[in-house]
Amino acid sequence: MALIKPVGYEPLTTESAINLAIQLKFFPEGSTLSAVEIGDGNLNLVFRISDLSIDKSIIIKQALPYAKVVGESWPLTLHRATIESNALKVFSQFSKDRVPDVYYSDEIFAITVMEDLSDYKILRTGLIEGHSYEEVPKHIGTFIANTLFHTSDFALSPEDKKERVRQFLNPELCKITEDLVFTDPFFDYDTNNFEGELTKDVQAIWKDTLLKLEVARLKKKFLTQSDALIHGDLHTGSIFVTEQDTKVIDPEFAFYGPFGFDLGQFFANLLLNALARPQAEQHLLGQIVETWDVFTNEFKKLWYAHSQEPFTQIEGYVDSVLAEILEDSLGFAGCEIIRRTIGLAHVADLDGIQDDTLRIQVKRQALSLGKRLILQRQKITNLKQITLT
Ligand code: SR1
Ligand code: MG
Repeated sequence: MALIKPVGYEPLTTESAINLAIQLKFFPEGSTLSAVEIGDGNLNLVFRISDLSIDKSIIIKQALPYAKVVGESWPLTLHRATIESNALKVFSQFSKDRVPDVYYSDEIFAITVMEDLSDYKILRTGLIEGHSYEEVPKHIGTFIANTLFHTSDFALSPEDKKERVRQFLNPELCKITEDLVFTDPFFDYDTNNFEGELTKDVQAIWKDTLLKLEVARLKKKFLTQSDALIHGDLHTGSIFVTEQDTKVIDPEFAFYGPFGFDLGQFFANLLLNALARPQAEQHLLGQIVETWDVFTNEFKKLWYAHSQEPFTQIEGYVDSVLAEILEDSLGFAGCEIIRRTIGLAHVADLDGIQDDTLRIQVKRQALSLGKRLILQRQKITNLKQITLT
């Protein structure tokens, strides 16, 4: 596919990012500004523009017309910048404190100008460094409950809901997840990336037709089930933290998808960290249980206070919806754990284990945990049942 740049679009440099910040009047003319490109994700440019003399800084995030992690050979829609800024605005309506403030966005330049969170740390980095964040389960459980409930058919009229589904159609970014999370790791495809020592374990996955049947069912849910506006990529690299605060960033994969997906990715990435840090295992497993408890309490509260759907008053309905969310989240978590171990996009939690023997052993453990979550998701009715071995 050819790389298509819309007329007017140019990738920013530190110099043009400074000019843009002044042109948009975020800083007065003549300010002495510095710009640093700090993007460490797979897809975008991220500039921090600062005026140290007045202690002010902003972030300018710009989508590139290709996936940075692979290069220009993988063209990617710039529309994801608009999806991201629109999703941040919707999330902010229902969970204001959990997302950065968006100051400005532009579809043609594919930019979002937003609050600088330089006092925050990426949750994945903090966990790998050995920190723990006590507020995260409460913040993430409440965030997911509010954003899911308020964007679903339980809260919106059928017309409004369908309009939102249309507004958040995100086929190219969904395709990345369909391929990289659900399909590729389960077949002998070139995108996969795993260490030679794991070859036999990976081949066993490719041959496991029972497992593949369950992954197919999960992928079908991802493809077809438009429950609510989901973040779509809620791993621990999409969450900024301090000791007291939590902010969800990067919803460029947002679309109307299944209720359980964000919870599943979040659980999976805590589990990946727990596999790498046995000393934190109990704490992280406890945080998963707490996130689910907060989520269910909040979701039920919203259900009884704000539903517009008459069937929500029927006894047993909310519990059956929550049971399905739990089951799906476990299956999605299993797929995420497997793809982060043998697929294209890895995580530092596992790859950062220096000792070769230990790293391979932990990755094998990850594959077996991922399989277990997918295959046994119907039997796990209480998250306290999850163990790493
Ligand atoms: C080519 S993009 C690879 C991964 O990075 C993003 O953060 C998503 O997780 C995607 O699957
Ligand atoms: Mg991202």
